[in-house]
Amino acid sequence: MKKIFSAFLSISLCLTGMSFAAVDVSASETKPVIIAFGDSLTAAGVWVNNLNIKFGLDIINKGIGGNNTNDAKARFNTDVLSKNPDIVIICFGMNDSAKDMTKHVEINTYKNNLRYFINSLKDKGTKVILSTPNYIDETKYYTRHDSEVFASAGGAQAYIDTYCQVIRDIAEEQDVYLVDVREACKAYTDRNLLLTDGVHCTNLGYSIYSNLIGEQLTDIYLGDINLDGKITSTDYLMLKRHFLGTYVIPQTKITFADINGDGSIKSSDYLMLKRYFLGTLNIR
Ligand SMILES: [Ca+2]
Ligand SMILES: [Ca+2]
Repeated sequence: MKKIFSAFLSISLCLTGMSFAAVDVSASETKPVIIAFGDSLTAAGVWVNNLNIKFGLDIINKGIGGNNTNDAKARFNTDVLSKNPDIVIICFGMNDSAKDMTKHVEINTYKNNLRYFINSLKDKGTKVILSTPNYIDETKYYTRHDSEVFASAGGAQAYIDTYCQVIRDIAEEQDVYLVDVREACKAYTDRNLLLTDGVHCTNLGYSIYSNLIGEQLTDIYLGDINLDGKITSTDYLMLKRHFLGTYVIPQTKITFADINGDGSIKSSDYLMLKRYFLGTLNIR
């Protein structure tokens, strides 16, 4: 409430100030530092590129094939923390759960590694999005993995599921964003459409990641049209001027200005942002 009141105060001052018309809203457009931190499913780059194109972002791809969370921990400071990110998207688990391989990371260590990433990022005020990995095709998976090692766990799919459940539990425990790609895969009866070698994805498979993460980014930046991490009078002016036809919000940012999510910018969006500043509407 305090936040909303101070935002109201700032817009009130702006509305009564002489410099109102002089504010160059286009100069305020920024690109947040977003890092995709993961294994080969991230390194492939498809979902990262999809998001960069859709939202006009420069998401830094810090995916490395074959990485488990122990490998990731060793490069976490260099690849992630040192870049002072606004948002980090974390997707590990496919290698950690490879029970028959040297890359296998025991589930409690995996859990603590995720906690370590999240706590370190939260300390810096960085937002975290956790993603579960996609479904696998067991038949193809067993051409490279020893099926007998997974037998006592009910198969590789079930074993990987236990790691995915850790991601869901940690997201709730740590109150960070969750993107459940694995759950979304269930909607596809023909998983061959999603997978190439039983683990890695087709473009359709990777689009599940980009669509779900895109929804999360939209939620995070709704109303924050210049993506500077806060909703201020500048965002309000951008929307108002777009509505009045004196400024054009870039197509890649329209989704952040479409406050009611109906697919277009109308007076209702401008009025909703106005009500947000007046403290009578919570838009997130
Ligand atoms: Ca803003
Ligand atoms: Ca709208």
